[in-house]
Amino acid sequence: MRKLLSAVVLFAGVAVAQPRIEVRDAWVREVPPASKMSAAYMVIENKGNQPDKLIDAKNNASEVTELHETVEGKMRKVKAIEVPANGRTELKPGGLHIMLINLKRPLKEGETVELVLKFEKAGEVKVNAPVRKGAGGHRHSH
Ligand SMILES: [Cu+2]
Repeated sequence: MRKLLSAVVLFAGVAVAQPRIEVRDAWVREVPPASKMSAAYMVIENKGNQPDKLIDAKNNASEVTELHETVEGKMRKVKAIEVPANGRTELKPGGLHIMLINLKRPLKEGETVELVLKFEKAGEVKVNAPVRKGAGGHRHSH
């Protein structure tokens, strides 16, 4: 126990050069009841002086969670989403997003999806994302 404690103190000592991740404006797209997929969007801010990466995500509304990007109208899986030091990365329709695959229940406006984002350095960050109707015009093709 004492060994563990001193390790924690040591770690806190080097925490000066760490990313500081804050997530805001998170939302999940409302989908028709027949749809088995949706996506989550948000702004990830890094107020620290070290870059970080989103490397994994989980959520309580779908069986599978993937990190995706849309390039020329087509989605593909990405291994990580970079967040620069003292910078921000925007996940938005038509760009980077978190894909919710095999929904366990239909997503209706007014509900909340709990997401757990895993960052390479900052660790896990929990986010509550309200379900909203997407701004029209963005087709999500698979
Ligand atoms: Cu996608």
